[in-house]
Amino acid sequence: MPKKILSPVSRIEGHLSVEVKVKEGQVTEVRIRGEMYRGIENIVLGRRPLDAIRIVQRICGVCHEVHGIAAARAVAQIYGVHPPPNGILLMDIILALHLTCDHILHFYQLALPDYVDFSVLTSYRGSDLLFRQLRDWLAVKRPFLLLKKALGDYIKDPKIVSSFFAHYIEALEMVAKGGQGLAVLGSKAPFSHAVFPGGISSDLSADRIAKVESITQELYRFVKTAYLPDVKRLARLYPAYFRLGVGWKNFLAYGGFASLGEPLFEAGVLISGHRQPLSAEKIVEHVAYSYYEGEAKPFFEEDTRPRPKKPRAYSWIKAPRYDGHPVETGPLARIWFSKEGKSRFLACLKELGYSEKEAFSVMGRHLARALETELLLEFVLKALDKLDPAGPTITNVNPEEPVSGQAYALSNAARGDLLHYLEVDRGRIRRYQAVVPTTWNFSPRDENGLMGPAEKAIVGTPVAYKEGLIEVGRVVRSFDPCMACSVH
Ligand code: NFE
Ligand code: MG
Repeated sequence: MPKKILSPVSRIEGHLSVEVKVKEGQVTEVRIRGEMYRGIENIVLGRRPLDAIRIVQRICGVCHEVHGIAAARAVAQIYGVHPPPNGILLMDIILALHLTCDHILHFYQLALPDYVDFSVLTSYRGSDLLFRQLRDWLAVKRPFLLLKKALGDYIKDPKIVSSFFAHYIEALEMVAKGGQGLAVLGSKAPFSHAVFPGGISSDLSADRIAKVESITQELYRFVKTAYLPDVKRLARLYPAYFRLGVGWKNFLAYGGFASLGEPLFEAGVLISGHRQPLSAEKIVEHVAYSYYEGEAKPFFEEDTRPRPKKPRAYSWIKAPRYDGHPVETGPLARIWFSKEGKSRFLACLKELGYSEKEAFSVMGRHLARALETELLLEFVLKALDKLDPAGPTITNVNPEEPVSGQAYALSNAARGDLLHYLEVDRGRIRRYQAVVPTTWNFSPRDENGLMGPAEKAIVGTPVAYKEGLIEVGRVVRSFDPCMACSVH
């Protein structure tokens, strides 16, 4: 059977290759290879817990706030410190604002070029102002990936392309604005250095809160008038993608954004259609097909070492399993466990002529991500209102205190939910484990031979174009993978 390889996969973070076997125009077998090793969990060994927050934050430049916040939440338990109300709110606000920018960037800059042939704008002779502006922009900037002639079932109608492209440009401005908001609250962006176990070290003022509120309003307007309508428009143009990229239909979500009382997302696990309560002890990382020496163990006992030439292995990504099951994490899983989110999601599916059955799909993931962005911005607006500009933002800890203990935090990231675990012995880190969204979604087979969620979603995908694996790329990007995170 002929093998086809998509490598390197562009418009994602890091080094990923997808190898498929195709029979009668459909993928019958797949291997997802994470092609690099990072080892940041090892770098923090022997260091102080507070240093871990800054170091593990560097796991990724895309989700630049999420690892610092997850680490701070775990380290807080080691010190037994509780942030003041402002600190708890600020951590959620920073996380939510970051997630929204990440989602907007994912849709316009990473996913949309899978469907839209922007190069048609360069040759179109339309006379209206928007066309001319966009054509001139392309002529000056010449973004290579956008101008590559696209062969395949791309949108080529210049009217539709130009409206998507106008939002493509606006999305970049929105992400930059969101970054300003993050910097106002967290001292800088990317990589806030104000995140500590006891809260946020930068102080508040009424004008800072007002500045972030006005940025959030702008983002919200963009989501309501561009992002959400554009996702729906794309979904209408590509109905087949409500049946493609289905996967195991298993979900994992840790819950989150509870600083206003009712959590925005609830914790939960969905296995074979049945919802179960979450128990973190059931999270086990397998390495049978990963380049590591060691055995499948729960995250708090994990003891693996890299082994680059391991026979049978094909990926640097480990294979986390929940109670033995491959599970998908991400905005779709989170929205499934959010009362308000799920009702908006189902209403949106209905508006497009679909039902719950089509939720597990490429377009289901894109819709869920856009609706999650709307929910998160509404959350930020409410949370900003609850901040007390005169109140403290942090409870300080003594970094030299010889603390000992073990703790894990269940936190959130744009691509799914995130666990950080650490053990500390007299002020020094003895063990550090992160179990990361893309590790779940892009895992290879486990010791029972079960494929990872994205692998499962790719099997059955049609391959209609000799020149590339367009359809496979669309399934891959619907998960918004980040390889730096996955191999941390
Ligand atoms: Ni590098 Fe990250 C984490 C993943 S999600 S992007 O955690 O996977 O924002
Ligand atoms: Mg890990």
